[in-house]
This record gives sequence, structure tokens and C-alpha cells, in this order.
Amino acid sequence: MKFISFAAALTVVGQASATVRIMPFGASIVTPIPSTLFPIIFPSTHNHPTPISLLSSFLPPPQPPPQYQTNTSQECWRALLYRNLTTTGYPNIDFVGNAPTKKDCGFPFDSDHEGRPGALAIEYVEKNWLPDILANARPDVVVMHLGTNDMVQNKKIPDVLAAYSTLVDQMRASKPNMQIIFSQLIPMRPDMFNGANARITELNKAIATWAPQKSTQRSPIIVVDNNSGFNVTTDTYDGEHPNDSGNRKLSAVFYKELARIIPAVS
Ligand SMILES: *[C@@H]1O[C@H](CO)[C@@H](O)[C@H](O)[C@H]1NC(C)=O
Ligand SMILES: *[C@@H]1O[C@H](CO)[C@@H](O)[C@H](O)[C@H]1NC(C)=O
Ligand SMILES: *[C@@H]1O[C@H](CO)[C@@H](O)[C@H](O)[C@H]1NC(C)=O
Ligand SMILES: *[C@@H]1O[C@H](CO)[C@@H](O)[C@H](O)[C@H]1NC(C)=O
Ligand SMILES: CC(=O)N[C@H]1CO[C@H](CO)[C@@H](O)[C@@H]1O
Repeated sequence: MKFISFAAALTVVGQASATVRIMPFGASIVTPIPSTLFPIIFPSTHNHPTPISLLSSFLPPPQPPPQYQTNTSQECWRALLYRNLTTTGYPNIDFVGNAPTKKDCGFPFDSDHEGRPGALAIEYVEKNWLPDILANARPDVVVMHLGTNDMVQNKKIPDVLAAYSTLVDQMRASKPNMQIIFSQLIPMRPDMFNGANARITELNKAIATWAPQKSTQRSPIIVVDNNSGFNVTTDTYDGEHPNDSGNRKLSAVFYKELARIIPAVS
């Protein structure tokens, strides 16, 4: 009997440690622009429509081989998040995604992600990228920060919300109980891109209304606020992309929700 309960306990342990696949999803705030490619393939400033269509022609698969971005002070929130989760009781995670850029943050972490520098939410829908990406990556959880470029390019908020809804539908088609951690957008220096930050603020407000309507019990959309308390002067290196300080903030916000979700889905 003891043996049986031991086996049962093992089974429980086995179930509890089933791998949870987590896809970081977005644009250059999810992965930085590889300096070796910039600006040839990946657009940096988002007001260059031509490079964006050039970028589009590379996506989705077949993918170029990974390009390692080695600046350890830029945008390493995924690395901090991965290390923090795996060392505090959540080792059973696998970051997934098909984007080619890998990041060296000075310590080992799982650099898989779906961050496309310059990408718009609207563009993901127009180009119908996500279904193939999901079919390959097969995430259980999506951690999403996407929409900054839509605001930079002055897209209409209802159109961005419609794109978000389509992306969520595609996620649920891939996995009916997809868990979606949906980040409100970090701020941007107010003088950049014709005052895009004001539009980011509007979009964040719209997200707060849209998300609960689109959320379901089976596939919740959990909105996280990465905007309040984020300082573009001290938390970014260029007015837009997080530096070490900003990375710690993003990581901590995502950590809080993932620490709750991972045990529930594993
Ligand atoms: C890393 O990025 C920061 C911020 O852009 C920059 O100041 C620094 O010079 C870069 N370091 C290297 C080695 O490229
Ligand atoms: C951001 O940090 C700078 C420099 O410390 C400070 O002057 C500014 O007031 C801060 N902004 C916000 C919104 O907290
Ligand atoms: C970025 O983060 C580092 C580390 O927290 C900090 O020392 C630096 O002042 C920040 N600001 C910029 C503009 O790099
Ligand atoms: C790391 O995890 C702890 C909880 O164990 C959390 O309080 C902290 O904010 C996290 N830090 C980062 C950088 O994610
Ligand atoms: C950068 C940061 O941590 N910002 C905020 C994240 O959201 C909470 C509210 O849920 C704020 O208190 C933080 O300041």
C-alpha cells in the first residue's frame, strides 16, 4: 500500500511539474533590435514604412538563423523573468516563439520569444502571422506587450482593439484555454514620434475596457499595468526601450501573474 501511495505521490509530482509553455509576444520591447542587422533588416525608428514591409517579407517561417544581441544592458526583462521563475519554484517552464533574434543577457536563460521589432498589432492580423506562429510554438500562456508601433504610426484605437480581438481569437483557436497576460503599454518620452505617448495613454485606457469584455473564464485576459510607475527618463535607455531598471519593473509585474498561473496550468 505504501508503495502504491508512493507511486500516486510520484504521479502527482509528475503532473505538478508538467512543462508550461510561455510565449513572450510583441515588438521591440519584447526583443531588441540586433545591432548587427540594424537598420538593414529590422526597422528601428518606426516611421520608416519601407523597412517594415521589408521586415514583413522575412516573416513568418522560414526564419533566418538566430542573431545574437549581446548588449546585456538592453531589454533583458525576459532573462530576469526566466531566472526569477526558475529559481523560485517554477522550473517547469519553457519560453517559446519563433522569432529569430536571441538575446545574451550575461547569464543563461531561454531566449525563445515572438517579438518582432517594428511590428504592429494591426500588421500581425493583416499578414495573418499568428496562426502559423502558434502552431509551431504551441504556448499555454501568452505574455503580450504589443501596440506601441500602432500608436507610433497613428493607427485608430478601435482598429487596434479589433486587431487585439482577432489575435485573441487566434490564440483560442490554437488552445481554447489560452491564458493571456496582456500588458498595458509602457510609456514613451512625450516628444517622440509626434506625441505618440498621449495615444499610448488612450490605448491603455481602451485596453482596460476592452479586455474584461473579451476575457472568458476559460481563457482569461489578465491586464497588467506596466505603465504606472514606469519612468521614461530612468527606466529606458532611449526614451522608449527599457534599461536595467525598466527590465526589473517589467519582470516583477509579469512574475506576479505567472507565479499564479503556472501552477494552475501545469
Ligand atoms: C549597450 O546599450 C547601452 C544603451 O543603449 C549603450 O549605452 C551601451 O553603450 C551599449 N553597450 C555596448 C557594449 O554596445
Ligand atoms: C522620472 O525621473 C526623473 C529623474 O529622476 C524625475 O525628474 C521625474 O520627475 C520622474 N518622472 C515621473 C513621472 O516620475
Ligand atoms: C538605466 O538603468 C540603469 C540601471 O538601473 C541606471 O543606472 C541608468 O541610470 C538608467 N538610465 C539610463 C538612461 O540608462
Ligand atoms: C523576483 O521574484 C520575487 C518573488 O520571489 C519578486 O518579489 C521580485 O520582484 C522578482 N524580481 C524580478 C526582477 O522579477
Ligand atoms: C513599473 C510598475 O511596476 N508599475 C506598476 C505596475 O502595476 C501596479 C499596479 O497594479 C503599480 O502599482 C506599479 O507601480
